Amino acid sequence: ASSSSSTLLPSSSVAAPRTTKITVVGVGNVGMAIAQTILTQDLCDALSLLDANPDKLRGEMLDLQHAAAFLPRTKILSSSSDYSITAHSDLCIVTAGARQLVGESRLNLVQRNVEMFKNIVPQLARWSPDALLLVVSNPVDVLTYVAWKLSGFPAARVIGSGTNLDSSRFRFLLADHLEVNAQDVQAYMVGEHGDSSVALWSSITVAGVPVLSSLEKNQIAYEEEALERIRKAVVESAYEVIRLKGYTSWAIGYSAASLARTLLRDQRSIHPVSLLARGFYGIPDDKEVFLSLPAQLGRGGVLGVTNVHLTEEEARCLQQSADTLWEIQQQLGL
Ligand code: 6V0
Repeated sequence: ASSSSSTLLPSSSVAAPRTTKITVVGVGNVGMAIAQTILTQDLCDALSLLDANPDKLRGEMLDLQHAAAFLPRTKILSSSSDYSITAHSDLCIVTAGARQLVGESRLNLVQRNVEMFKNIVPQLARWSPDALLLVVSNPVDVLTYVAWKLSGFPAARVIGSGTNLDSSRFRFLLADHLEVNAQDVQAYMVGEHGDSSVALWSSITVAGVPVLSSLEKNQIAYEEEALERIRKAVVESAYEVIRLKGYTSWAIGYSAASLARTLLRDQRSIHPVSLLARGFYGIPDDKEVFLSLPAQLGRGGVLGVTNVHLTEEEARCLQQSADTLWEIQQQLGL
């Protein structure tokens, strides 16, 4: 009150409003794309940023703060090691990740990221015991499981960004093929984020009309080749972006921000995200793996899993991914 008293007339005291706070750990390409989308979309009142590289972190924080005159008012904090700045976060988003070294095995990379998560996740859980955790770092399904174990949180509050991004790439490519707006296309990719994600063909609707069954009804042979080309393009598109610009950032930024909005504003919309998938679609109860399934999300985290139709082949692919993830997890020594 003292600093504003010189320019503003004091008003009668009012209770401080409830604020929304988001933490982003890792301010690399992905963390910054998420942070800037969150700011422009006015999703929180306070944003805390953490990164192991103090100069990069402070530079990024200042650069964002200098945009204050053009953005909704958001308090931005940063620290390279003091997790107390994250206290009382509603949502913690983890994007910190080691990069694969030349000749390094995938398992070795996973193990290095697990060691990193051992530093990050317990501290987030300690300072924000009621927060939602959103994991973006890769391999996202394994690391979401790791975050769940290290946080001690109920599974409903630990989510991986999973195939939310793959599904948006899928919707873009379908919309392009069908020459419609991507927002009118509903379509899900599920399972493991990346190479072995599964396209649910029967889930595709345009403006509520199921695409495959309406083609069948009108006896139009659907172009299986075109569909397969689109699925392959979804999987390959991340590699293409990385080959061309070195990393991916904008789409994952929007994808994570859309999850943040649904979660924090209790929108109860359906997103395919990585969640504890045991017991669903034939994945055995004793396999504690995280895989993406279309889920209803809200302020409590995962509120439910949609009962979508899977063909036998689609269910088999999911179960195979569950086996692979389970085997990797056995070797992590958590
Ligand atoms: P980047 O640009 O190398 O950024 C990683 C950041 O993490 C760097 O700024 C590091 O300093 C920081 N960091 C490292 N260790 C720690 C630590 N212990 N604590 C805090 N910060 C730390 O990588 P980029 O931003 O491009 O990618 C980040 C992660 O996101 C990687 O694992 C990617 O594979 C993953 N992505 C996941 C996607 C998804 O859909 N789930 C999409 C794109 C990328």
